[in-house]
Amino acid sequence: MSSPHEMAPRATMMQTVVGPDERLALLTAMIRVRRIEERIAKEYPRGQMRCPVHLSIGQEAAAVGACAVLRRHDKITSTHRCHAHYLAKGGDLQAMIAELHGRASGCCGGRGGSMHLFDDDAGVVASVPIVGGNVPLGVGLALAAKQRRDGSVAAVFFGDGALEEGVVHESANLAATLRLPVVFVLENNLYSVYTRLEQRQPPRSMSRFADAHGMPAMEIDGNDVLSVRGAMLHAVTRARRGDGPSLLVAHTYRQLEHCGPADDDHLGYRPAGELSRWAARCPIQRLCNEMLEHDEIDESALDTIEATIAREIDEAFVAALAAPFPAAHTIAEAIHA
Ligand SMILES: Cc1ncc(C[n+]2csc(CCOP(=O)(O)OP(=O)(O)O)c2C)c(N)n1
Ligand SMILES: [Mg+2]
Repeated sequence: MSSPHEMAPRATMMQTVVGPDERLALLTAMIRVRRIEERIAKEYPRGQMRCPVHLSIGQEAAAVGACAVLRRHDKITSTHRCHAHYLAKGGDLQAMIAELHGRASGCCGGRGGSMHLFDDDAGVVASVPIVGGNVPLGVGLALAAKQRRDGSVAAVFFGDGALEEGVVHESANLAATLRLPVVFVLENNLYSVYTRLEQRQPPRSMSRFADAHGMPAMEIDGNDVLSVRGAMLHAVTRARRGDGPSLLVAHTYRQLEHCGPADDDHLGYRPAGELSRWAARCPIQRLCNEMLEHDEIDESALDTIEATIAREIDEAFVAALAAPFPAAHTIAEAIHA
């Protein structure tokens, strides 16, 4: 590790016992998110997706591990980098791919693009590209859940850059004061666009943020889906019990450029060797190797998973490209609404 931020001293091992069926489900979900984003990256240069795309290749374990313990009626809010969260929570793939293509069948009617994914049925309430902007929305959802006494929880995904936004602290303060059922899931990928963490924050553990608001924090290896799931289970159980919010700090790494489909290592803002070191800690390869070693999966089962996912992705792209664009008057109505 080259940085004190990459894995803070309070990092916690939070793995709990997970049976083979659930491990397979976690692996499949991560592969699915990865293949969908790889396909977006491959198709993007063709110019059919006219919105910015922020891919989370390398960060799949945080989304999949956290959403694995959420129920369908639990809510999440996400950021500009929302594909993995949306998919892991059960958001509809066809509506997502259509949205990226600006089509009327997209989840925002083709008017939002990649940074505004939502799916009410799946509990993906909002994705907000204003950094930190989704955090108070998640706290509001937790307040609603508490007032309705419906037993649901809210999970808020945000990045290390959002920790520098005042509204995130105001949100945490309110959530802690009202003991709201919310889990703050901070994905520390070390960068806000091109600016590294050390240039933006003092050398302290990010979990100190939780100390300031009197809530518990867990720092975890965000590339270990089982650790993320274990920590999230702990936090969600606590929230459902009425014991209030928690913070999870998942240390992970963005492998591609901040915005767009390409590799950007040549730009020189990452220290030499950092990208390859993190790529070697691929969350998918890690669980897959473990399952292969324990004979929980074999190559032919992996081939079947890949084929099923590939078919689903093909269908989503074919459907998106065949779908109509929104009528001009619906766009004007949305703007003037
Ligand atoms: C309030 C605000 N400030 C700046 C921006 C420009 N911006 C977009 S994404 C981003 C980086 C955010 O970093 P982080 O929260 O760590 O998320 P990551 O991109 O690493 O997933 C910035 C600064 C913005 N969208 N909103
Ligand atoms: Mg970041």
